[in-house]
Amino acid sequence: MPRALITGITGQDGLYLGELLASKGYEVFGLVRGQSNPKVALVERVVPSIQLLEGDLRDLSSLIGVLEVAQPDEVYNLGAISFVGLSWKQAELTGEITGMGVLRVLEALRIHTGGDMGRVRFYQASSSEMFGKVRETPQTEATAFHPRSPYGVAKAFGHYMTVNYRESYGAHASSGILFNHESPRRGHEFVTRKVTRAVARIALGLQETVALGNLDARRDWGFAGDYVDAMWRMLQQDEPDDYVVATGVTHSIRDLLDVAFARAGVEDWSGLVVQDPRFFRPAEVDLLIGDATKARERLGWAPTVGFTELVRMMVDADLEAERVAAGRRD
Ligand code: GDR
Repeated sequence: MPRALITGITGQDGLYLGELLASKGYEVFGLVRGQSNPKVALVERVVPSIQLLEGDLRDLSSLIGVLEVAQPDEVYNLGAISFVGLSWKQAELTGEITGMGVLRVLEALRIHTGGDMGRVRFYQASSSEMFGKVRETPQTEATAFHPRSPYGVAKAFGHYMTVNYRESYGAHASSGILFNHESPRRGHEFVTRKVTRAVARIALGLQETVALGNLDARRDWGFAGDYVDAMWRMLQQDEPDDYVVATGVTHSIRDLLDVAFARAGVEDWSGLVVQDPRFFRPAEVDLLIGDATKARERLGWAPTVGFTELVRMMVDADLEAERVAAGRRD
């Protein structure tokens, strides 16, 4: 039975990846900071066979201890402060966890394997936010980085560390440059879920408007369930490498609003959306669109859910969840 350790197990991707690996017969271990984390119950419901281990990406010796218990064949480093907007307000902490956390996991692996790093495969959750102010469209593995947030800078550090451990120590370390990926499990602070939840609540008469920032930003949005499959495929390759994972299609926040409101039966949303300076960012990433040709050719990976289907899936799930919650309140 192969063994896998996932950091960030309580996040959207941790849940999908845990489910995927358990379905493939893996023994799955998840890193948690403490059992009192309110999301632990959700993880245990979604992946009943999960074994949770306590550790912290800020604490090297805790990571070494976790590796000794889990004895993993594969390590997926998904743990991070992942909300870009927060990263300006907590820039140092973002650097500490999203950036330095990667180095600590790699160092823990180097120590744990006695320098024979190739025997444990490592996945780093890199991000399209590293491209930032893009120099070419679409973005590939060869596109230069120009991160535009403390989060993007920290992710670039983690990405280069991953490459560096591959080149310095022969680590089987791969980096997935994942573009935005969403699902009904997405946190409410990210724009897709913020919109689909608000649309559901507006349609049910529970809320009047939704306050957003820049409506003209464009993102390449895919389905998180598809993207964790790409992570797993990367670690099944003989050689470690870097891969862009994206749909190749870009949409604006306005397109997101069009599809989401239409799904709930609202054709004109102009009076329902207010723009609020609090949600604008000090520096914006205007346009992201990824070219996943390498992942398609080498990993045999392709997205199965398009933008419209994804947004409808999320609106439907939020309508259902809000109806259930409203029923409970009555
Ligand atoms: P992003 O995702 O920053 O791309 O990072 P997010 O959904 O937060 O923002 C996408 C775009 O929407 C604009 N926007 C708003 N965003 C939020 N959150 N809230 C708003 O009210 C709002 N109004 C407009 C933003 O300005 C931005 O342009 C995500 C995260 O999951 C990262 O962890 C991951 O690495 C990247 O995707 C790939």
